[in-house]
Formats: sequence, C-alpha cells, structure tokens
Amino acid sequence: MARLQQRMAEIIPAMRDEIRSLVKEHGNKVIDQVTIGQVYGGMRGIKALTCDTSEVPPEKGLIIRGIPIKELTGRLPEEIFWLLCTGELPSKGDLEDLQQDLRKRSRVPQYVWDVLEAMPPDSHPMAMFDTAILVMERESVFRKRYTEGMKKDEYWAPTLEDSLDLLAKLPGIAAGVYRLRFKKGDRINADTNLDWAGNYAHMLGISDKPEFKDLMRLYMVLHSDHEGGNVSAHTCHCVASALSDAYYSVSAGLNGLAGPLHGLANQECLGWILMVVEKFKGAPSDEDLRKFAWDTLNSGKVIPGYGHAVLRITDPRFDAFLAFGKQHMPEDPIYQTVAKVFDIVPKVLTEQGKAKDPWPNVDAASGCLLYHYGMTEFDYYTVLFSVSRAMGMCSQLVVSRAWGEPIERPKSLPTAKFKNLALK
Ligand code: CMX
Repeated sequence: MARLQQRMAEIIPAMRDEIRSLVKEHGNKVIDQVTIGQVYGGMRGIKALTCDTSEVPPEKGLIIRGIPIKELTGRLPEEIFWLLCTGELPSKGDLEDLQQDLRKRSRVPQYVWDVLEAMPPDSHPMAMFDTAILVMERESVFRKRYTEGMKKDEYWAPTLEDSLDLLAKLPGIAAGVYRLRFKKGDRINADTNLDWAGNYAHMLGISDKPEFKDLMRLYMVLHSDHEGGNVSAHTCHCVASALSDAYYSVSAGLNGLAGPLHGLANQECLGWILMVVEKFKGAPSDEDLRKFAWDTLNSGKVIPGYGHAVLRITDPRFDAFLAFGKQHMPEDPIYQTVAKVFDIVPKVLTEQGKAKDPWPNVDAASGCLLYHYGMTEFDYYTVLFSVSRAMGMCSQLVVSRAWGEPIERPKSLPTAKFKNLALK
C-alpha cells in the first residue's frame, strides 16, 4: 500500500467516530434558519454542507486544513493534495512516494485520444476535457468493487484509487487538449523527472522558461479548493452522494466550472485589461484609468476581477499572483496595468458604493501571467482551473466516502407553498 492510502487508513476511524458522535449527541441542535430570500437567492449563506478540506472566511480568504493559502504558495500541488486528504503536510518521503505513484498511473489510454480526435474541431476545450474524463469511467475501481459487493466502510479506498488514477492523467489530457484544439502540433511526451505541475507546463509546450513551470505550480496550488458550496464542488459532492464514481462526479463538477459565472470569469478579466492596454497604448495614467473604470460602470457593466460573493478583502490568491508578476515581469505593460487597476479600481467601486466587496478576486491577475508566457487562447483558461480544482473535488469525495455520507436530498416546494409559508 502506498503511503497516502496507509495514512488515510490510519486517520479515518477517528474521523468517523468524531462525526458519528457529533450527530448522535447534537443531531437535533438548530444551527441556522432559512429565509424566503435565501431560497430564491441561490441558497447563499445557508449552513447546510460539510467540507473538511478547506474554508473561506470572508475576512481571511482561503484556508486549507487550517493553513492560510498565503503560507502554502511555495508548496507543490502534490503536497496540497496530501494536505487536503489528510489534514497534514507530507514528509519528504511521503511526497516522493505520492509523486512516484502518480507517475505510475499517468499513461492516458489511447481510446481517450481517439474520442477527442473524433470531436468537432470547434468543440470547447472544457467540453473536450470533461468528455475525456467521462470516457475513462470504464476504468473505475470503485464501480468494479461496488459491483462485486464491498462493505460501506471500504468505499473510501477505491475512491482514492480512482482519484489518484484520474489526477495522474489530468495534466497529460489537459495538455493534449490544448495541442489538439489549438493545432499546436503533436502531443509532447511526459518528462518523468518532473513533478506533476512542472510536467503539465512541459507538455503544454508553450515556454521552456523555468518560471513558467513555477507559474503552473503556483496556479495549481491556488485554485485547488475553495470550500464545498461553490458550483463545481457542490455538484461533484451531490453526484457522488448517489455513489457515482469519481469519473462521473468530477466530470459533473467540472461541467459547472465551465459556466461564465464560475470558472470562465478569468478570461473576461484579461479581456478588460487588454482593452485598457490597447486603448492607452500601454499602462494608462491614474486619471485615464479612473475615467475608463467609470465609463465601464456607467455603461452598466461590471469591472471583471473585482468583487466576490463571499470574500470581503483582497483575495490572498490575487496577492500571490501579483507578487509573481512583480518578480518575473515587472516591465510587462499588461502586468503594470493589472497592478495599476488594483490601485485605482477599489477606490472607484467604493465611490460608486454598490459592490459589497470592492477588492480583487483571484481572476484579476491570473490571465495576465498566462498571457505573458504565450498562452493567449482565453478559451483554455478554465481547463487549467479544472486540473487544479480536481484535487479539491477528489479530496472532498474521499473524505465524504470515508465518513459514509448519505445521498443528498434537500426538500423543494412549489412557489405556492412558499407563498403560504410567507403569509403564515
Ligand atoms: N463591478 C461593478 N459592479 C459590481 C461589481 C464589479 N466588479 N461587483 C459587484 N457589483 C455590483 C453588482 O453587480 C450588484 O449590482 P446591482 O445591485 O445593480 O445588481 C451590486 O454591486 C451588489 O453586488 P454584490 O452583492 O457585491 O456581489 P454579488 O455577490 O452579487 O456578486 C460577483 C459577486 C463576483 C458576481 C460580482 O462582484 C461581479 O460581478 N464581479 C465581476 C465579475 C468577476 O470578477 N467574477 C469572478 C468571480 C470569481 C469567483 O467567484 O471566484
């Protein structure tokens, strides 16, 4: 047994006991109330889901297993996956063992490429990526073991197997989608000396610069998880609660990430920045930018990359990307514009007084860094996000299976009944 599986087997019994006794002792405790506004408002803020892998307090931003994301930016994504699953950072030996395990599982079956090559050439990269995941469902160890008859307290182990098989292949698939969809030439073979994200950067074939690999490592760490209620995590969770395997569940979650209100927003941010750079032939003056921001607002549009449904501070993931840009591309007018927008736009949004959060979110900087290294195909950006977010989804899945979460079934009512409740 590899070390991650071994460590999970050690910690799961205590985790199960903790949850069982919480429910047994306090199962009837009322912890929230629900308003009609919340029912019709995307269920915002209702405390009704569990997620032990990460948390997003509005005044702090992403915290993974108790560690603020800004303390994790120098780590490898493999270390983050271990942390998400176990609640601990891996030792050097643990990390090497996991990396070795992922390498062994990384070969993408030929039938995946056959399916992708048969898709219409204008297919969206996200449709291609999700199709590749779904077509591999036949590999599921969980489904095989379940069909053979497996005890409930064993469910987590084949779920972890499926997760590792899937995560190991995602960089190769995602890089293959990039090269096929954007006609970049043959697929590039993996370099077995590289880590998971470094290898992804290598197989994309965009830039040989070592810092592009570092950017991929950082990108994969920063987007890995964002608690349980966002569309992709919640969708994955809900599908998996029916005991659908990781291939079905992760693919379903990523179909949600493909939406413009979720993972697709990053391309709109870069579009706005490029518009500014083009209009002012480089980074604008403070006054020009202020006026441009007001023009955007006065035309009824939002300033992409600013504001958040939960956060009320500058997203620490934005800070990490901005610091990367400052270190590696301080002279790039696109980076300079991103930095200037950070200076000016929060003041403009505060003056306007509508947005609850005038601060930048993660999307305000990520696209500019990718663009700098030559990844100019905006449509692809959500695939990068997906490779990373699959770590969060898989770890949430393993944890849910480990404590034996039941099938989700919240109650719905017709509007007529809500009206009656409102008038009571
Ligand atoms: N520019 C202009 N107006 C904004 C704004 C922005 N960046 N952010 C919020 N507002 C406006 C809203 O449109 C809303 O206006 P109306 O009352 O006229 O409808 C008002 O301020 C209040 O909105 P809010 O409660 O502060 O924000 P929401 O929770 O409704 O929406 C979000 C959050 C992210 C969709 C919104 O801030 C937005 O549209 N931002 C720009 C797009 C963007 O960056 N999306 C990426 C999100 C990243 C992520 O979710 O991870």
